[in-house]
Amino acid sequence: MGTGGGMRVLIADDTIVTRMMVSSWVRDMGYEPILAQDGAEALEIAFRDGFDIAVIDWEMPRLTGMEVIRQLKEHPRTAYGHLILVTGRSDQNSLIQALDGGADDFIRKPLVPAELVARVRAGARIVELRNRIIRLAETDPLTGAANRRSFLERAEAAAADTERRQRSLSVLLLDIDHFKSVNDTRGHAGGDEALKRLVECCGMVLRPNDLLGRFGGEEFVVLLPETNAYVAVGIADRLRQAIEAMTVEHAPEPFRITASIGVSGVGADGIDAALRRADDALYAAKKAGRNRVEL
Ligand code: GH3
Ligand code: MG
Ligand code: MG
Ligand code: MG
Ligand code: MG
Repeated sequence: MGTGGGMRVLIADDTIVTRMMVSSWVRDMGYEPILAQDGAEALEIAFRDGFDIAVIDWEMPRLTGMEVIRQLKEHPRTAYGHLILVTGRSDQNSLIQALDGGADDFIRKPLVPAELVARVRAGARIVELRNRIIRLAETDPLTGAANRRSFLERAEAAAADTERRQRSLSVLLLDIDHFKSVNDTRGHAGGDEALKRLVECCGMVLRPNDLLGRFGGEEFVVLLPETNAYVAVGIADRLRQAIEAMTVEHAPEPFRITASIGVSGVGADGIDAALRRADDALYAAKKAGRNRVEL
């Protein structure tokens, strides 16, 4: 979704008048119109920038609306967009063909503003629900970090991409030191507060493209794209220092924690192997006295 919770609505039509009309109706709904003048451009924009809802003309030169829909449904990045097909055809067979071909909805020409707006609004309800479900499925409820499953899914995709493009990728495995005694002395609620604060703190140190996941209890993972293992050690140490310096606000008195971090580059042997190396490094950091980074 775009900023402010507004929907991004992709409008693909080879007729400029239609594009402009639909665009102004969509804008009046408070949503963001994105215009494509044919099917090829629609795909290019969709794969690059994403979208929430698409209003797609069936008859377009080069690539028909049905072909666009087929390709959008095939790619994980665009498979869940809500697709509304627009057509001059009014026979029942066309409608069946459209829905079976992956369209989520169907509007007949001539376009009537009230109908288009109602169908886009109905699509927005589905997209909102979808986004909510995805958020729930992918995030750890306590800290808001990615959960283990979604972290691994995204890390594996990033590893495959990195390998193909011959770039670098690193992982960090972070474990809070003596967390048992944090729970024992500050209570379980104090421990929870420390976990939340740690995630906030990591968010301030990491870049937008880095991914932070909660792997288990008080163990976190960080994926660092475009970062080799040596640079990753530097980032890990900035994280370690930021964690050491932060205060966890908790009654009756604020307290501090430290963490140990294991670092590994991700190679051709994949994410699991890199996480095993990071885990060995983490073990070494613990053994060497904690509040340390090891490669
Ligand atoms: P070390 O320095 O060797 O890592 O010591 P540690 O005490 O941190 O290690 P250990 O992994 O043995 O203990 C982790 C503790 O984390 C045990 C468990 O009670 C606590 N824990 C796990 N999940 C949660 C949680 O969601 N909230 C809180 N408050 N505590 C948790
Ligand atoms: Mg057309
Ligand atoms: Mg620990
Ligand atoms: Mg642990
Ligand atoms: Mg271990």
